Amino acid sequence: MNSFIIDQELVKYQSDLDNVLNHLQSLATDINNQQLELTIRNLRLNINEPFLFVVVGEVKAGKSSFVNALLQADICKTAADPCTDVIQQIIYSENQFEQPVNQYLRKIGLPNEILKTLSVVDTPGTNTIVANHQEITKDFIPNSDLIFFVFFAKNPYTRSAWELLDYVNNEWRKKVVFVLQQADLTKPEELAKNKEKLRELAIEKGIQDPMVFATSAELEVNGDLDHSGFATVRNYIQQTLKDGGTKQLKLQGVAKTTDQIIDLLRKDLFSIQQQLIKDQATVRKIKAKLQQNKRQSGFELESLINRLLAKYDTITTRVKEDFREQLSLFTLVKGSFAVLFRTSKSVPTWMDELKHNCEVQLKTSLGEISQDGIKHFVSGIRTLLQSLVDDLQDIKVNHVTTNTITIDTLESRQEIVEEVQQKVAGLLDDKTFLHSIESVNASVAPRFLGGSAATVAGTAIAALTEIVLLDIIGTAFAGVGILFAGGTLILKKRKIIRQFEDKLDQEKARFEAELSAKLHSKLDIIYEEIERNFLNIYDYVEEQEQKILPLVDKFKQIEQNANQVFTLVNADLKPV
Ligand SMILES: Nc1nc2c(ncn2[C@@H]2O[C@H](COP(=O)(O)OP(=O)(O)OP(=O)(O)O)[C@@H](O)[C@H]2O)c(=O)[nH]1
Ligand SMILES: [Mg+2]
Repeated sequence: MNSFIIDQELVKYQSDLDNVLNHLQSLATDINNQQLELTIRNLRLNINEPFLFVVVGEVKAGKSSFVNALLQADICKTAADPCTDVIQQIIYSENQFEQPVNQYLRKIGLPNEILKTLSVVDTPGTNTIVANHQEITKDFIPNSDLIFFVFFAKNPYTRSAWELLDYVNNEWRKKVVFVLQQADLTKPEELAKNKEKLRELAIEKGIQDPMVFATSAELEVNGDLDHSGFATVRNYIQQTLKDGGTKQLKLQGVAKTTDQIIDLLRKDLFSIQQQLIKDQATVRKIKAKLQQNKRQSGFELESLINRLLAKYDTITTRVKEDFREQLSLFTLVKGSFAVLFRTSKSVPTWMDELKHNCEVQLKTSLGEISQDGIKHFVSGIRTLLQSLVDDLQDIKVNHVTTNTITIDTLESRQEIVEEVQQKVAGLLDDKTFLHSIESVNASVAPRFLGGSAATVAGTAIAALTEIVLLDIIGTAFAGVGILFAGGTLILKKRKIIRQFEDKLDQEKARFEAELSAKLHSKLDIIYEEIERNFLNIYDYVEEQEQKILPLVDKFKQIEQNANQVFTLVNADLKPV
């Protein structure tokens, strides 16, 4: 062990590291990753375990024989057929014992000096016909401190072993060394070639300066210690342990694995966070769009109202002239109040006709104007709906999937977006859209009925215009009849004209006020109705914020603590 490292410091690193792992374990629970949670729990237990020296490789490569020869004991069963079916951990013990820990793990105690500093683990082979053997070995990898990859010396080009190496190296960043076993079965030149080739392949896999040993368990057992290759292996182990110290090696190994877990989580959390940021932006965009379009629709309604008022002026001016002209022609008959005109009509008939004319003119020309304005209004809503559908498509396409993080609302994201998108797209041709506000009186505006949702919205507005209009005309004329009653018509003539004209002018103000109030309130309802469809997405994004942001914070805190611990471990402890 490095002279300036005192045990006290190692103890502190260990507890710091355990603290980081403790928080990571809690985060794993938060993201519903049971597998990761278990891995971390094992890793924490592993810190207190003796140095774990794990032997892996393809079935029948000679792993168990290697372990037996190394420990100079016939402890692991060997055979010509797939043999090792559980993980066998061999630990130091004064008295030999064998004890099953669980279905997959057996502990064997042996009074062997080398076991005082390390514990050796024999594993089931990869690429075996027994399905779960490979998995058992894979699951044990996170706990290992040093991994011996055993290859059959004659053929180290076996796919499953190299795939396992990828797993060990990339996913867990474990320290590995290589062994070409059963070397006695290989000609020296063939062995030299395979050794060199193995080195090259390992370098290709990103392992710097790989250690490759050639061993023969057969020769070792038969006492040919000079040629068995085991002396070199033992020497390497002793050297490694002397240089590093098992505790130090273990801490560094655990730190590397912890770092790896943090990297994994960082990647997934980052992409989920990015997704959330984009979702938030889209929600803001949708809200802004609705607001902006509503304002635009408001302007359109204002301009529609102004055009209607201008037309109202034109028409009522004509009506006023007509009224004045007609009234100047009246004759008083027999002192009664019956008024005769050129056409000898009675006052009520004449008034009815005038009212009717006025109604028809207003209805026709105002109808044209409002239809025109509504076309504008409707196409505005239509464009809005289409662009909202497109915004939702953007959300849908920008979807990340992660292996590590499971959050229930995250799972239903696509479903929610899809549903909202369909609803909004449906508004484009749903006849019942705005049903609740559809106060359309079929007799008033039959020509507007039917058609798409946006048309229905337009219909409601057109109908409203007419309803207000008819009411206005009705009121304007209602007063006039009364003016004719009582008194002398000659004296009243100017007063009648003035009052009728005043009435039409007053009604204009009411026309404007009422139309504006009613149309704007309809506008509110229309936009509320549209926005209602988006509430599920608003809620979803809010819920995600509440779930993801604390996770990100928690992770950042862990990351920061971990980096401090890693820096200390790497600065103070010698590299291994
Ligand atoms: N000639 C020779 N045969 C060996 C050597 N090592 C192992 N064998 C034989 O190879 C066969 C497999 O050896 P094991 O040690 O059981 O191999 P394993 O990798 O543990 O096999 P599994 O546990 O089934 O994956 C046995 O028949 C051994 O006798 C060796 O160095 N030389
Ligand atoms: Mg075996």
